[in-house]
Amino acid sequence: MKVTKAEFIISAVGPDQYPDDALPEIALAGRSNVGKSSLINRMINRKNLARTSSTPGKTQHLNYYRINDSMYFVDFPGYGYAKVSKSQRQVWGSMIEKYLLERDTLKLVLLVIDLRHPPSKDDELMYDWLKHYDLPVCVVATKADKIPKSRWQKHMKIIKDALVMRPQDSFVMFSSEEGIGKDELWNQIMQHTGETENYHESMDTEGI
Ligand SMILES: Nc1nc2c(ncn2[C@@H]2O[C@H](COP(=O)(O)OP(=O)(O)OP(=O)(O)O)[C@@H](O)[C@H]2O)c(=O)[nH]1
Ligand SMILES: [Mg+2]
Repeated sequence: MKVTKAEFIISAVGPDQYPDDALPEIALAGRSNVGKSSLINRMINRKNLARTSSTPGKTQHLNYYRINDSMYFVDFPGYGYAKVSKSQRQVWGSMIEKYLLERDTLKLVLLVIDLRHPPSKDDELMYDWLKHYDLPVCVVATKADKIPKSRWQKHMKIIKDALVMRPQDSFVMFSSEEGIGKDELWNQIMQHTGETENYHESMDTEGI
């Protein structure tokens, strides 16, 4: 996917602030500091459109990014950050639950997990929750650059087994640092948004 335009739209606290143009939405869920914002930046070739930080728990709202005027990335607040208060946690939970339940334009959830570690209890709960709502999930195992390639398969199996991943859900090995998995993830996304890629264009001109 050639990204020609990527804009931050809104940091939304509730449904009345969500965009109303009915474009397909790809949501990113994952624990705090796992690399959700970095993943967005890598996917759209921008250094810092999605705000990243080494301080976990920074993103508290649903951050909307519009890509090529044809879809949104929706960056969820990270979960599992110990210093977040119980009341904040509850606000988070009800906002996300309402979004997952009611957002008809949601096409796919990217569940972002650190390839280095087994999924946390929160990761497992999140996956079960998404499956409870029958939402398509793509598990994205990020920070793959931090592990030797020879160990990727082993770590992948640990993650898949712990989540009890459904066969219809996909798994992408990823690194925001090195760009690993970027094309594969775009393919997964486009399968769910109904976008057609410009591959035809290059095929058409091939014989000319
Ligand atoms: N080596 C490496 N570091 C990464 C990768 N992705 C993210 N990081 C680093 O991990 C830290 C957290 O990244 P963010 O993208 O801010 O994480 P987040 O999930 O958006 O965090 P919250 O918004 O707090 O939930 C930053 O220091 C990033 O540079 C990756 O693929 N490889
Ligand atoms: Mg973030």
